[in-house]
Amino acid sequence: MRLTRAVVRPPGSTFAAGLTTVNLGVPDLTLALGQHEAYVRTLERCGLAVTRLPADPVHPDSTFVEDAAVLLPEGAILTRPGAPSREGEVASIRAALAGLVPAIGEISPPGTLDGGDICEAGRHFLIGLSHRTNEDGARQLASILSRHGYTSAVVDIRTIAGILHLKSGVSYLGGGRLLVIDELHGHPAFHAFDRLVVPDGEEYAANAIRVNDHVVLPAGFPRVEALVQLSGTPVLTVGMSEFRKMDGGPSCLSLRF
Ligand code: CIR
Repeated sequence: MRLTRAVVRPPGSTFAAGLTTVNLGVPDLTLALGQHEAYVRTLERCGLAVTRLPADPVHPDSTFVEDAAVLLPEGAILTRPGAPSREGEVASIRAALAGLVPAIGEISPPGTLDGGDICEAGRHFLIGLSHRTNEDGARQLASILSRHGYTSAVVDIRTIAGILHLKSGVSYLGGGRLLVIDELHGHPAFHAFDRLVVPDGEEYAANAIRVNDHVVLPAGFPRVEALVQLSGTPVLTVGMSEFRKMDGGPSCLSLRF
């Protein structure tokens, strides 16, 4: 699908107080802001018009805008993030998207769902069941998708160590290709795809985004970069060290549509 727009939000002054499961130290806000700016320029280079929302220091994780909505060509589905500290992020994403795309659905209690668990693969969606996205949220999303003619499959990642969201472990690269970590590559939901298995030690780079003619990868993962290039799509890389400290990767920092 040809993308034309993205919505982003820079990290705010409270960024370092956000949620994290990794032990990589405290993020440097100045460096994070520089990386965010370079990320935006990369999306622009891929042809996207980028809407920059103001920083929201009330919500330390609000730079990870991907989790608050799922975008389809038909419009936006507002989510209900699974971490209580992130629930309040949805209102401003709803308002920001209102001028850009129609709202076509939302996840309601007791459902919870983070956009990071939703992997679009053309007319088919992979829905991660995680510690953020529950069965009710997954069911609600599957039903909205099906009303719009999309199929979906659920992938339970609750027992896979080291990944927060489904897209921490798998990304759709277009053309029937998935970039996937070894622990997940045999999952039945992935059988119909060509799978590029992430080499040992480079798992963080499983979170990649296909943006029109390029795949955007985190910088510093040369074996994944080579694998993706060889599979036929040029790669652009972005420095993500400060976002990685807070469990974020390239997909989390934008809503693309
Ligand atoms: C969180 O734990 O919610 C944030 N610190 C990281 C969210 C990353 N989002 C994503 O992968 N879509």
